Amino acid sequence: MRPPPSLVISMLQVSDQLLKGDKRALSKAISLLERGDPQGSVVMREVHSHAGCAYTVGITGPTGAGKSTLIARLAEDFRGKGSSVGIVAVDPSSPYSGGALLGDRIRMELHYLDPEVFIRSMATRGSHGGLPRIIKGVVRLLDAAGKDIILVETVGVGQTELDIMGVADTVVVTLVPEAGDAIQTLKAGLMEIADIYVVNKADRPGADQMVSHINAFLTTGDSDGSWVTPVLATQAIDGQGITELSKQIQRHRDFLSSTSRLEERRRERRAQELLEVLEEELGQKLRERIDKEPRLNKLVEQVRRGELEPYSSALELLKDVSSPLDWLLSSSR
Ligand SMILES: Nc1nc2c(ncn2[C@@H]2O[C@H](COP(=O)(O)OP(=O)(O)OP(=O)(O)O)[C@@H](O)[C@H]2O)c(=O)[nH]1
Ligand SMILES: [Mg+2]
Repeated sequence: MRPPPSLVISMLQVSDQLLKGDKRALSKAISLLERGDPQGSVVMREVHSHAGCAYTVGITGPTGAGKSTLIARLAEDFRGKGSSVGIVAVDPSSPYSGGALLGDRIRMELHYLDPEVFIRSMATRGSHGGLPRIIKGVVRLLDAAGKDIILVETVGVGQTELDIMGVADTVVVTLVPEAGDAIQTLKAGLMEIADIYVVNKADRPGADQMVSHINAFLTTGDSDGSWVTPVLATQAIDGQGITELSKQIQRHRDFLSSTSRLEERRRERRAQELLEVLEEELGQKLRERIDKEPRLNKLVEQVRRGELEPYSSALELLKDVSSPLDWLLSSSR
């Protein structure tokens, strides 16, 4: 459904303000995406051609590893170099508990009054435990608003760890010295998601062992040999190791840019986003259709009771429909 012309005009104003870097317009546009408001499309289309200059860094790792503290320090470092910064913290917990978000806010409060830093927290609610499906859109809005560097914090819990690769140009995996179980994660094959490893809380015992442990995995796991994943020790709490981390992020950026990899990653990401939004929207339409149509409702109920087999029932249903897309999009009779 197209939004009425008057709303389009006001969305054009939002877009205009956003492109000038206005924080309120940026917040408004993100909220439109969060709500799935059709007016969000107007803004996305308007700002599209202005995005593409920002560099996105994903900081992922277990709860409490110090990701927010690292991000606050990195933001300081990038600001010191004159770059503007956008920060998106994805909170896997319920939006109602608020604990983690509040913690992030306090740690990042240093940057709150800086007009060149924009901070937004988002809940993963409703996105099957992965990243919110609009995250790529949010990053693009920050990009269009002129942020040079966008830092995305996610807690590494299975799916999100993989999802972050679809958002960030550089992925920093943050661990702590005592993260024995994290080593299991590495073994489970997730290690290829990291472009840089950080062992934070290096003031605690065991940091050196942890660094060598990870390095040992990497030397056996590094297959193409072109980017050797650095493993750094940091103490985010007092800023130690941040300069080196920032340098390595820049080095990875230079590496990606010097080959065609950066553009390849981004091309892939754009196509992926289109498919994700289509899948989500069509899935929603399908659920609405099932609710409305007694025949489909009955089928679901039979499957639920175990009278019909789910896989073949789904394919049978589609066989009866000559054009599934038209069928899905036509209003139910
Ligand atoms: N000892 C020590 N503590 C640190 C260091 N960096 C961060 N912390 C502390 O670790 C705690 C968690 O830090 P956060 O930055 O909130 O960690 P996080 O990974 O963002 O946590 P979640 O967002 O809840 O997953 C805080 O109490 C920090 O002060 C460090 O280098 N050394
Ligand atoms: Mg945090």
